[in-house]
Amino acid sequence: TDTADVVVVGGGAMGSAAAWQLARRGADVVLLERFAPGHTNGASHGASRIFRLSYPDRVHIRLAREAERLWRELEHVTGARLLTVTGGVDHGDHPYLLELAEGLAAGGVAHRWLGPEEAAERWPGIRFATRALYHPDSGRLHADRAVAALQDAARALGAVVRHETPATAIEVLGEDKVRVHTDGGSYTARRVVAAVNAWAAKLLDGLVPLPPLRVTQEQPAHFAALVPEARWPSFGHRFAEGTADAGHFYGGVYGLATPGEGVKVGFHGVGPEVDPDRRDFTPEPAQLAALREYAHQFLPGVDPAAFTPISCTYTTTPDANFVLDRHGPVVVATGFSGHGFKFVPAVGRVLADLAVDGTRPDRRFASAR
Ligand code: PYC
Repeated sequence: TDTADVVVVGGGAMGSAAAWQLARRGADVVLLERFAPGHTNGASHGASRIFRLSYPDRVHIRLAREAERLWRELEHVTGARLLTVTGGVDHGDHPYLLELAEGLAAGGVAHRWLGPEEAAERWPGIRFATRALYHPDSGRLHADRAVAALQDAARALGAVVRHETPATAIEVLGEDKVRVHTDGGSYTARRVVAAVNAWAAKLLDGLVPLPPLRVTQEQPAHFAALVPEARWPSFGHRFAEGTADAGHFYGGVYGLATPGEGVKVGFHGVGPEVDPDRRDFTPEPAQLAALREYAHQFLPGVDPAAFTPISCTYTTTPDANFVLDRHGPVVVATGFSGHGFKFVPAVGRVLADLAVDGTRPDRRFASAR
C-alpha cells in the first residue's frame, strides 16, 4: 500500500478545497476522484453558482466572508477568474426577507431595500411585485473553473490528484490510522477526508453517524436572455407559504446569468429523491412546465420558450445545515443542502482543521453566534 498523511476521497469542489488547504499546511495529500475531470455526476459542475454573504445568521455570514477572501486568494495563486461581483437581490412576500435584512444589519453586510419600481429599473429582466432587498457584494462563481483551480493549487503544493480512481472502501485501523481501498491498490493514512456528498451514506455506512441525507435530482434550466447578461443580479424570489404562488412555484426560485449560456433559473430543492448511481438526468415535465410558467410571469428578460435543462444533485440534511465532522480518523463533509458552493474554500479550511488538529467548526464558531 502507498502512504499519505491525508487521503481526500471526492474531487468535487469540497474535496478539492480540502486538498488545497491541507497541502498549504504541509500535509502529504492524495486526492482520489471517482470520475474524469469536468464530470457532471455530482454537484460541482457548470459555469455558475450564486455567491452571497446574505444569510440571516452570523455563522454563515462569517463563513461566506472567509470564503470570499479565499476565493480571491485562489484567483491570485492560479490566475483563474472565479468570482464576479454582480450584486444580488431577494424579493417576494416571505417573512424570511425580514430575517435576512436583520441578519445583514447585525453582520455589517451592505444592503438596502428598493421599492418595486426602482428595482425593476435597475434589473429590467425581473418583475418585482414586492420591495426588494439589494446586497451589492453578491455575485457569481464559476464552478468548473473553481474545481480545476483548487486542484491546480493543491498540486502546485505537492498534492497528488488521481481521477477515475474510485475509493471502494474505507477501513478504520485505529484512532490515527485508516486505509482507503481502490481497485488499483490501497492507501494508508492518518486521516481520510470523505467529501463525497451524495455518496456519503453509501461510503460511510457503519463508519460515521450521519443525519438523514436526502439526495435529490434538481433541474434548473438556462433560459435565453433578452436583457443582456451583464444586467442580471444573482436573485432569490421567496414566496410566502400558503399562498397560491407557493403551491404553484414550490416556494422559492433562484437565478443568475451564466455568460454565454443564458440565465440560469431553478426551484430550490424540490426534485425527486434519487440514488446518485441510478439517476436518469431527465427533467420532470411538471417541474419544467412550472419553471417555464414562472419565467413567463416573473422574468420578462428571458424567452420562456428557449431553454436548456440542467441536471444536478442536492444532498439535504433535516435542517439544511452542513455535516462537517470527525469520527476517529474519518473526517466527513456532506449535506450541503443546495447552498454550499459559495463556502467551498472556507469549508476546505474547516476540513483541514478537523483533519490536522481535530478543531470542530461548532467550537470555533461558537463565539460568532
Ligand atoms: O445558496 O444562493 C444559494 C443557492 C442558489 C441556488 C441554490 N443555492
